[in-house]
Amino acid sequence: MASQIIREPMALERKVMDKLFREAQKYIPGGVNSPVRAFKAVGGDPLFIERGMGSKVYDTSGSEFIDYVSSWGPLILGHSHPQVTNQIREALQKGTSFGAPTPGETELARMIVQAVPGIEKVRLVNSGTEAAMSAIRLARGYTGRDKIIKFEGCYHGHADYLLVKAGSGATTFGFPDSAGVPQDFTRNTILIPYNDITATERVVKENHQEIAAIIIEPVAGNMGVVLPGDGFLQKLRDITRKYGIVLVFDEVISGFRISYGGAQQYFGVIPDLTCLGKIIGGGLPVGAYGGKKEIMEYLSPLGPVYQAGTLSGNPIAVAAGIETLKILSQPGIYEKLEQRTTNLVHSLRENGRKLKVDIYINHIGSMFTVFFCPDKVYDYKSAKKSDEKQFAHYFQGMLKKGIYLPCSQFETNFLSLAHSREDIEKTIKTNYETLRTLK
Ligand code: HOZ
Repeated sequence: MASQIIREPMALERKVMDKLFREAQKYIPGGVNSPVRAFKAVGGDPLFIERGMGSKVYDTSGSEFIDYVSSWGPLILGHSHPQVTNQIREALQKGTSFGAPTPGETELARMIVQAVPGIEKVRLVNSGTEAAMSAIRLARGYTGRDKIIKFEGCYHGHADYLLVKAGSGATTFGFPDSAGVPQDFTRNTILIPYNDITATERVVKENHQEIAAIIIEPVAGNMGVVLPGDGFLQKLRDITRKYGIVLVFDEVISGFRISYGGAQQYFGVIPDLTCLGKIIGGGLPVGAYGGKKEIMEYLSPLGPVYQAGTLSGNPIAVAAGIETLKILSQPGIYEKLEQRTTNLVHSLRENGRKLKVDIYINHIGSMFTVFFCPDKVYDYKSAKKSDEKQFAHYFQGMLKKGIYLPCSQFETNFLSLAHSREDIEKTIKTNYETLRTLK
Protein backbone atom coordinates (compact mmCIF):
# COMPACT_ATOMS: atom_id res chain seq x y z
CA MET A 1 0.00 0.00 0.00
CA ALA A 2 2.74 2.47 0.98
CA SER A 3 4.30 2.33 -2.48
CA GLN A 4 1.01 3.15 -4.23
CA ILE A 5 1.01 6.45 -6.11
CA ILE A 6 -1.56 8.84 -4.71
CA ARG A 7 -2.99 11.04 -7.41
CA GLU A 8 -4.35 14.52 -7.03
CA PRO A 9 -8.13 14.29 -6.60
CA MET A 10 -10.04 14.47 -9.84
CA ALA A 11 -6.82 14.68 -11.84
CA LEU A 12 -7.81 11.48 -13.55
CA GLU A 13 -10.76 11.32 -15.83
CA ARG A 14 -13.66 9.60 -14.13
CA LYS A 15 -14.06 6.93 -16.77
CA VAL A 16 -13.35 4.01 -14.46
CA MET A 17 -15.75 5.19 -11.82
CA ASP A 18 -18.44 6.06 -14.35
CA LYS A 19 -18.21 2.49 -15.57
CA LEU A 20 -18.46 1.14 -12.05
CA PHE A 21 -21.50 3.31 -11.36
CA ARG A 22 -23.21 2.28 -14.63
CA GLU A 23 -22.59 -1.34 -13.72
CA ALA A 24 -23.91 -0.84 -10.17
CA GLN A 25 -27.08 0.79 -11.48
CA LYS A 26 -27.83 -2.31 -13.54
CA TYR A 27 -28.20 -4.41 -10.42
CA ILE A 28 -28.80 -2.06 -7.48
CA PRO A 29 -31.60 0.55 -7.39
CA GLY A 30 -29.89 3.90 -8.01
CA GLY A 31 -26.57 2.06 -7.87
CA VAL A 32 -26.39 2.50 -4.09
CA ASN A 33 -27.29 0.38 -1.08
CA SER A 34 -28.41 3.37 0.94
CA PRO A 35 -29.88 6.49 -0.69
CA VAL A 36 -27.67 8.99 1.19
CA ARG A 37 -24.68 7.67 -0.75
CA ALA A 38 -26.01 8.90 -4.11
CA PHE A 39 -24.82 12.36 -5.15
CA LYS A 40 -28.33 13.28 -6.30
CA ALA A 41 -28.58 16.45 -4.22
CA VAL A 42 -25.15 17.73 -5.30
CA GLY A 43 -24.92 16.45 -8.88
CA GLY A 44 -22.45 14.04 -10.43
CA ASP A 45 -21.81 10.43 -9.56
CA PRO A 46 -20.67 9.03 -6.25
CA LEU A 47 -17.04 8.17 -5.66
CA PHE A 48 -16.30 4.48 -5.58
CA ILE A 49 -14.05 3.91 -2.60
CA GLU A 50 -11.15 1.51 -2.79
CA ARG A 51 -9.81 1.82 0.76
CA GLY A 52 -9.54 4.03 3.82
CA MET A 53 -6.62 4.76 6.11
CA GLY A 54 -6.66 7.15 9.08
CA SER A 55 -8.39 10.37 8.06
CA LYS A 56 -8.28 9.58 4.34
CA VAL A 57 -10.24 7.62 1.78
CA TYR A 58 -8.91 6.63 -1.64
CA ASP A 59 -11.16 6.16 -4.63
CA THR A 60 -10.77 3.54 -7.32
CA SER A 61 -8.66 5.88 -9.46
CA GLY A 62 -6.20 6.38 -6.61
CA SER A 63 -7.24 9.91 -5.62
CA GLU A 64 -6.88 10.81 -1.95
CA PHE A 65 -9.52 12.67 0.09
CA ILE A 66 -9.68 13.91 3.65
CA ASP A 67 -12.84 12.20 4.84
CA TYR A 68 -15.49 13.97 6.92
CA VAL A 69 -18.18 11.35 6.24
CA SER A 70 -16.48 8.79 8.50
CA SER A 71 -18.94 6.16 7.25
CA TRP A 72 -21.74 8.49 8.52
CA GLY A 73 -20.40 8.44 12.06
CA PRO A 74 -18.96 5.12 13.22
CA LEU A 75 -15.29 5.78 12.46
CA ILE A 76 -14.39 8.02 15.38
CA LEU A 77 -10.89 6.46 15.39
CA GLY A 78 -10.44 6.93 11.65
CA HIS A 79 -10.21 4.25 8.97
CA SER A 80 -8.50 0.91 9.54
CA HIS A 81 -7.35 1.62 13.08
CA PRO A 82 -4.67 -1.05 13.65
CA GLN A 83 -5.91 -2.15 17.08
CA VAL A 84 -9.46 -2.55 15.76
CA THR A 85 -8.45 -4.43 12.63
CA ASN A 86 -6.23 -6.73 14.73
CA GLN A 87 -9.15 -7.62 16.96
CA ILE A 88 -11.33 -8.26 13.92
CA ARG A 89 -8.65 -10.56 12.51
CA GLU A 90 -8.39 -12.45 15.80
CA ALA A 91 -12.15 -12.84 16.09
CA LEU A 92 -12.33 -14.13 12.51
CA GLN A 93 -10.00 -17.02 13.37
CA LYS A 94 -12.65 -18.32 15.76
CA GLY A 95 -15.62 -18.23 13.37
CA THR A 96 -18.04 -15.67 12.02
CA SER A 97 -21.39 -16.36 13.69
CA PHE A 98 -22.85 -18.93 16.06
CA GLY A 99 -26.43 -17.93 16.82
CA ALA A 100 -25.55 -18.65 20.45
CA PRO A 101 -24.22 -16.48 23.28
CA THR A 102 -20.52 -15.54 23.25
CA PRO A 103 -18.45 -13.95 26.06
CA GLY A 104 -17.74 -10.90 23.87
CA GLU A 105 -21.43 -9.93 23.82
CA THR A 106 -21.47 -9.73 27.60
CA GLU A 107 -18.27 -7.72 27.60
CA LEU A 108 -19.62 -5.17 25.11
CA ALA A 109 -22.91 -5.01 27.03
CA ARG A 110 -21.03 -4.44 30.29
CA MET A 111 -18.97 -1.65 28.73
CA ILE A 112 -22.12 0.03 27.41
CA VAL A 113 -23.89 -0.26 30.78
CA GLN A 114 -20.88 1.21 32.57
CA ALA A 115 -20.57 4.07 30.08
CA VAL A 116 -24.13 5.21 29.38
CA PRO A 117 -25.91 6.59 32.46
CA GLY A 118 -29.44 5.60 31.36
CA ILE A 119 -28.63 1.99 30.46
CA GLU A 120 -28.94 -0.72 33.09
CA LYS A 121 -29.50 -3.53 30.59
CA VAL A 122 -28.92 -3.59 26.85
CA ARG A 123 -29.88 -5.73 23.87
CA LEU A 124 -27.61 -5.87 20.80
CA VAL A 125 -29.17 -5.74 17.34
CA ASN A 126 -27.81 -5.15 13.82
CA SER A 127 -28.61 -1.54 12.95
CA GLY A 128 -29.88 1.75 14.29
CA THR A 129 -33.19 1.20 12.50
CA GLU A 130 -33.69 -2.04 14.41
CA ALA A 131 -32.72 -0.38 17.68
CA ALA A 132 -35.28 2.43 17.28
CA MET A 133 -38.17 0.23 16.16
CA SER A 134 -37.49 -2.24 18.96
CA ALA A 135 -37.28 0.51 21.58
CA ILE A 136 -40.64 1.88 20.44
CA ARG A 137 -42.24 -1.57 20.55
CA LEU A 138 -40.85 -2.05 24.04
CA ALA A 139 -42.17 1.34 25.20
CA ARG A 140 -45.60 0.45 23.81
CA GLY A 141 -45.55 -2.97 25.44
CA TYR A 142 -44.44 -1.53 28.75
CA THR A 143 -46.98 1.30 28.90
CA GLY A 144 -49.86 -0.43 27.10
CA ARG A 145 -50.26 2.77 25.02
CA ASP A 146 -49.97 3.24 21.24
CA LYS A 147 -49.10 6.82 20.39
CA ILE A 148 -45.61 8.23 20.11
CA ILE A 149 -44.22 11.73 19.71
CA LYS A 150 -41.37 12.35 17.29
CA PHE A 151 -39.73 15.62 16.26
CA GLU A 152 -39.59 17.02 12.73
CA GLY A 153 -36.24 16.42 11.02
CA CYS A 154 -35.18 13.66 13.39
CA TYR A 155 -34.38 10.38 11.68
CA HIS A 156 -34.83 7.16 13.60
CA GLY A 157 -34.22 4.68 10.81
CA HIS A 158 -36.71 3.53 8.22
CA ALA A 159 -39.50 1.80 10.18
CA ASP A 160 -42.90 2.79 8.70
CA TYR A 161 -44.27 4.87 11.56
CA LEU A 162 -40.95 6.71 12.04
CA LEU A 163 -40.62 7.82 8.41
CA VAL A 164 -42.72 10.89 9.01
CA LYS A 165 -41.10 14.29 8.44
CA ALA A 166 -37.91 12.29 8.72
CA GLY A 167 -34.43 13.76 8.27
CA SER A 168 -31.40 12.32 6.48
CA GLY A 169 -31.97 10.95 2.95
CA ALA A 170 -35.74 11.35 3.35
CA THR A 171 -35.26 15.12 3.60
CA THR A 172 -32.38 15.31 1.13
CA PHE A 173 -34.45 13.74 -1.61
CA GLY A 174 -37.61 15.68 -0.78
CA PHE A 175 -39.69 12.77 0.51
CA PRO A 176 -39.72 13.25 4.28
CA ASP A 177 -42.87 11.08 4.30
CA SER A 178 -42.08 7.91 2.37
CA ALA A 179 -44.41 6.37 -0.19
CA GLY A 180 -45.43 2.85 0.72
CA VAL A 181 -46.28 3.69 4.31
CA PRO A 182 -50.01 3.14 4.88
CA GLN A 183 -51.67 6.14 6.51
CA ASP A 184 -53.00 3.84 9.13
CA PHE A 185 -49.44 2.99 10.26
CA THR A 186 -48.58 6.61 11.02
CA ARG A 187 -51.78 7.61 12.72
CA ASN A 188 -50.17 6.99 16.12
CA THR A 189 -47.17 9.19 15.36
CA ILE A 190 -47.51 12.77 16.57
CA LEU A 191 -45.10 15.31 15.07
CA ILE A 192 -43.74 18.34 16.85
CA PRO A 193 -41.09 20.89 15.77
CA TYR A 194 -37.68 20.25 17.36
CA ASN A 195 -37.02 22.51 20.35
CA ASP A 196 -40.70 23.47 20.69
CA ILE A 197 -41.43 22.73 24.34
CA THR A 198 -44.70 24.69 24.36
CA ALA A 199 -46.18 22.49 21.62
CA THR A 200 -44.83 19.38 23.33
CA GLU A 201 -46.43 20.29 26.66
CA ARG A 202 -49.75 21.07 25.01
CA VAL A 203 -49.83 17.80 23.02
CA VAL A 204 -48.78 15.73 26.03
CA LYS A 205 -51.42 17.30 28.27
CA GLU A 206 -54.12 16.61 25.69
CA ASN A 207 -53.08 13.02 24.88
CA HIS A 208 -51.03 11.72 27.79
CA GLN A 209 -53.17 8.69 28.47
CA GLU A 210 -52.41 7.42 24.98
CA ILE A 211 -48.74 8.36 24.63
CA ALA A 212 -46.25 5.53 25.09
CA ALA A 213 -43.05 7.36 24.20
CA ILE A 214 -41.33 10.52 23.16
CA ILE A 215 -38.41 9.70 20.89
CA ILE A 216 -35.77 12.29 20.06
CA GLU A 217 -32.23 12.67 18.81
CA PRO A 218 -30.93 14.63 21.82
CA VAL A 219 -28.48 16.18 19.39
CA ALA A 220 -30.06 16.06 15.97
CA GLY A 221 -27.66 14.88 13.30
CA ASN A 222 -29.99 14.11 10.43
CA MET A 223 -31.16 17.61 9.45
CA GLY A 224 -27.57 18.70 9.76
CA VAL A 225 -26.43 19.24 13.32
CA VAL A 226 -29.16 20.90 15.40
CA LEU A 227 -28.63 21.37 19.11
CA PRO A 228 -31.23 21.14 21.85
CA GLY A 229 -32.04 24.56 23.27
CA ASP A 230 -31.29 25.43 26.90
CA GLY A 231 -33.32 23.19 29.19
CA PHE A 232 -35.27 21.55 26.35
CA LEU A 233 -34.15 17.99 27.13
CA GLN A 234 -34.68 18.49 30.86
CA LYS A 235 -38.22 19.74 30.22
CA LEU A 236 -38.90 16.64 28.12
CA ARG A 237 -37.61 14.56 31.02
CA ASP A 238 -39.87 16.37 33.50
CA ILE A 239 -43.02 16.07 31.43
CA THR A 240 -42.47 12.41 30.51
CA ARG A 241 -41.81 11.55 34.15
CA LYS A 242 -44.97 13.37 35.23
CA TYR A 243 -47.18 11.43 32.80
CA GLY A 244 -45.47 8.02 32.86
CA ILE A 245 -44.30 8.36 29.25
CA VAL A 246 -41.13 6.53 28.19
CA LEU A 247 -38.43 8.99 27.11
CA VAL A 248 -36.30 7.49 24.33
CA PHE A 249 -33.02 9.11 23.31
CA ASP A 250 -31.92 8.03 19.86
CA GLU A 251 -28.17 8.23 20.34
CA VAL A 252 -27.26 6.21 17.27
CA ILE A 253 -25.18 9.20 16.16
CA SER A 254 -24.42 11.00 19.44
CA GLY A 255 -23.69 7.87 21.51
CA PHE A 256 -19.95 7.57 22.28
CA ARG A 257 -19.55 10.51 19.87
CA ILE A 258 -20.02 13.71 21.87
CA SER A 259 -18.87 12.11 25.11
CA TYR A 260 -18.19 8.56 26.29
CA GLY A 261 -21.64 8.54 27.89
CA GLY A 262 -23.28 10.24 24.89
CA ALA A 263 -25.58 13.26 24.84
CA GLN A 264 -27.29 12.14 28.05
CA GLN A 265 -24.02 12.44 29.94
CA TYR A 266 -23.09 15.67 28.16
CA PHE A 267 -26.39 17.36 29.06
CA GLY A 268 -27.05 15.51 32.31
CA VAL A 269 -30.51 14.32 31.27
CA ILE A 270 -31.13 10.61 31.64
CA PRO A 271 -33.76 8.93 29.40
CA ASP A 272 -35.65 5.70 30.09
CA LEU A 273 -34.42 4.03 26.91
CA THR A 274 -31.46 4.73 24.63
CA CYS A 275 -30.79 3.62 21.05
CA LEU A 276 -27.21 3.13 19.94
CA GLY A 277 -25.42 2.08 16.74
CA LYS A 278 -22.49 3.25 14.61
CA ILE A 279 -19.51 3.69 17.01
CA ILE A 280 -20.33 0.66 19.17
CA GLY A 281 -19.64 -1.56 16.15
CA GLY A 282 -16.28 0.04 15.31
CA GLY A 283 -17.32 0.23 11.65
CA LEU A 284 -19.14 -3.11 11.48
CA PRO A 285 -22.94 -3.50 11.44
CA VAL A 286 -24.34 -3.16 14.96
CA GLY A 287 -27.12 -1.48 16.89
CA ALA A 288 -28.30 -1.64 20.48
CA TYR A 289 -31.08 -0.44 22.71
CA GLY A 290 -31.05 -0.35 26.45
CA GLY A 291 -32.39 1.37 29.49
CA LYS A 292 -34.02 0.84 32.83
CA LYS A 293 -33.90 -2.77 34.00
CA GLU A 294 -37.61 -2.71 34.78
CA ILE A 295 -38.45 -1.78 31.18
CA MET A 296 -35.81 -3.98 29.52
CA GLU A 297 -37.12 -7.02 31.39
CA TYR A 298 -40.36 -6.70 29.44
CA LEU A 299 -38.38 -8.20 26.56
CA SER A 300 -38.69 -11.82 25.54
CA PRO A 301 -37.57 -14.33 26.87
CA LEU A 302 -38.31 -12.61 30.24
CA GLY A 303 -41.35 -10.64 29.19
CA PRO A 304 -44.07 -10.34 26.55
CA VAL A 305 -42.37 -8.00 24.03
CA TYR A 306 -40.78 -9.94 21.18
CA GLN A 307 -37.66 -8.98 19.26
CA ALA A 308 -35.03 -11.26 17.72
CA GLY A 309 -32.14 -11.52 15.25
CA THR A 310 -29.97 -14.29 13.79
CA LEU A 311 -26.85 -12.14 13.62
CA SER A 312 -27.49 -10.02 16.72
CA GLY A 313 -24.33 -9.70 18.80
CA ASN A 314 -22.23 -10.92 15.89
CA PRO A 315 -18.77 -11.81 17.26
CA ILE A 316 -16.76 -9.90 14.65
CA ALA A 317 -18.76 -6.70 15.11
CA VAL A 318 -18.63 -7.12 18.87
CA ALA A 319 -14.82 -7.50 18.80
CA ALA A 320 -14.49 -4.29 16.77
CA GLY A 321 -16.88 -2.50 19.14
CA ILE A 322 -15.08 -3.58 22.31
CA GLU A 323 -11.70 -2.43 21.02
CA THR A 324 -13.13 0.90 19.87
CA LEU A 325 -14.71 1.58 23.25
CA LYS A 326 -11.50 0.57 25.06
CA ILE A 327 -9.61 3.23 23.11
CA LEU A 328 -12.35 5.82 23.63
CA SER A 329 -12.40 5.23 27.38
CA GLN A 330 -8.88 6.64 27.76
CA PRO A 331 -8.73 10.07 29.39
CA GLY A 332 -8.61 13.20 27.26
CA ILE A 333 -9.94 11.71 24.02
CA TYR A 334 -13.19 13.68 23.84
CA GLU A 335 -11.58 16.93 24.96
CA LYS A 336 -9.04 16.55 22.15
CA LEU A 337 -11.72 15.85 19.54
CA GLU A 338 -13.88 18.74 20.70
CA GLN A 339 -10.94 21.16 20.74
CA ARG A 340 -9.90 20.25 17.18
CA THR A 341 -13.45 20.59 15.94
CA THR A 342 -13.94 23.93 17.68
CA ASN A 343 -10.72 25.28 16.13
CA LEU A 344 -11.81 24.11 12.70
CA VAL A 345 -15.30 25.57 13.06
CA HIS A 346 -13.97 28.95 14.27
CA SER A 347 -11.77 29.21 11.18
CA LEU A 348 -14.59 28.20 8.84
CA ARG A 349 -16.81 30.89 10.39
CA GLU A 350 -14.01 33.39 10.00
CA ASN A 351 -13.68 32.46 6.33
CA GLY A 352 -17.39 33.05 5.79
CA ARG A 353 -17.21 36.39 7.58
CA LYS A 354 -14.17 37.59 5.61
CA LEU A 355 -15.71 36.58 2.29
CA LYS A 356 -19.21 37.77 3.24
CA VAL A 357 -20.76 34.39 2.44
CA ASP A 358 -23.79 33.64 4.58
CA ILE A 359 -23.05 30.50 6.54
CA TYR A 360 -24.30 29.33 9.93
CA ILE A 361 -22.41 26.54 11.67
CA ASN A 362 -23.74 24.28 14.40
CA HIS A 363 -21.23 22.07 16.19
CA ILE A 364 -20.82 19.92 19.28
CA GLY A 365 -18.11 17.42 20.19
CA SER A 366 -16.68 16.22 16.90
CA MET A 367 -19.84 16.91 14.85
CA PHE A 368 -20.56 19.98 12.75
CA THR A 369 -22.66 21.25 9.83
CA VAL A 370 -22.07 24.31 7.67
CA PHE A 371 -25.54 25.58 6.74
CA PHE A 372 -25.74 27.95 3.78
CA CYS A 373 -28.03 30.44 5.42
CA PRO A 374 -27.50 33.59 7.49
CA ASP A 375 -29.76 32.81 10.44
CA LYS A 376 -29.65 30.51 13.42
CA VAL A 377 -30.61 26.90 12.67
CA TYR A 378 -32.57 25.42 15.57
CA ASP A 379 -35.17 23.17 13.95
CA TYR A 380 -36.25 21.53 10.69
CA LYS A 381 -37.87 24.64 9.26
CA SER A 382 -34.82 26.83 9.86
CA ALA A 383 -32.51 24.10 8.47
CA LYS A 384 -34.64 23.90 5.32
CA LYS A 385 -34.05 27.61 4.67
CA SER A 386 -30.49 26.75 3.60
CA ASP A 387 -29.49 27.40 0.03
CA GLU A 388 -29.09 23.84 -1.25
CA LYS A 389 -27.76 24.98 -4.63
CA GLN A 390 -24.98 26.87 -2.94
CA PHE A 391 -24.25 23.84 -0.81
CA ALA A 392 -23.99 21.69 -3.96
CA HIS A 393 -21.41 24.09 -5.48
CA TYR A 394 -19.51 24.11 -2.21
CA PHE A 395 -19.54 20.32 -1.99
CA GLN A 396 -18.21 19.92 -5.54
CA GLY A 397 -15.55 22.59 -5.00
CA MET A 398 -14.30 20.90 -1.84
CA LEU A 399 -14.35 17.48 -3.49
CA LYS A 400 -12.27 18.66 -6.45
CA LYS A 401 -9.62 19.79 -4.00
CA GLY A 402 -9.58 16.58 -2.01
CA ILE A 403 -12.10 17.10 0.79
CA TYR A 404 -14.85 14.48 0.98
CA LEU A 405 -17.93 15.89 2.75
CA PRO A 406 -21.36 14.33 3.28
CA CYS A 407 -23.21 14.88 0.00
CA SER A 408 -26.21 16.66 1.51
CA GLN A 409 -26.87 19.91 3.36
CA PHE A 410 -28.85 17.88 5.89
CA GLU A 411 -26.11 15.62 7.17
CA THR A 412 -23.27 15.84 9.70
CA ASN A 413 -19.51 16.15 9.26
CA PHE A 414 -17.57 13.93 11.64
CA LEU A 415 -14.00 14.43 12.80
CA SER A 416 -12.01 11.44 13.92
CA LEU A 417 -8.95 11.09 16.11
CA ALA A 418 -7.00 10.51 12.91
CA HIS A 419 -7.68 14.02 11.56
CA SER A 420 -4.32 15.77 11.92
CA ARG A 421 -3.41 19.42 12.25
CA GLU A 422 -2.36 19.33 8.57
CA ASP A 423 -5.73 17.88 7.54
CA ILE A 424 -7.51 20.65 9.40
CA GLU A 425 -5.28 23.36 7.94
CA LYS A 426 -5.85 22.02 4.44
CA THR A 427 -9.61 21.93 5.08
CA ILE A 428 -9.63 25.56 6.26
CA LYS A 429 -7.62 26.70 3.24
CA THR A 430 -9.78 24.74 0.80
CA ASN A 431 -12.92 26.05 2.46
CA TYR A 432 -11.67 29.62 1.94
CA GLU A 433 -10.84 29.01 -1.73
CA THR A 434 -14.17 27.31 -2.32
CA LEU A 435 -16.31 29.87 -0.50
CA ARG A 436 -14.59 32.54 -2.57
CA THR A 437 -15.92 30.94 -5.76
CA LEU A 438 -19.48 31.14 -4.43
CA LYS A 439 -19.62 34.90 -4.18
N1 HOZ B 1 -27.98 8.37 9.79
C1 HOZ B 1 -27.21 8.13 8.62
C2 HOZ B 1 -27.23 9.32 7.72
N2 HOZ B 1 -27.77 10.43 8.31
C3 HOZ B 1 -27.66 6.92 7.98
C4 HOZ B 1 -26.78 6.52 6.85
C5 HOZ B 1 -27.60 5.91 5.78
O1 HOZ B 1 -28.81 6.12 5.74
O2 HOZ B 1 -26.99 5.25 4.94
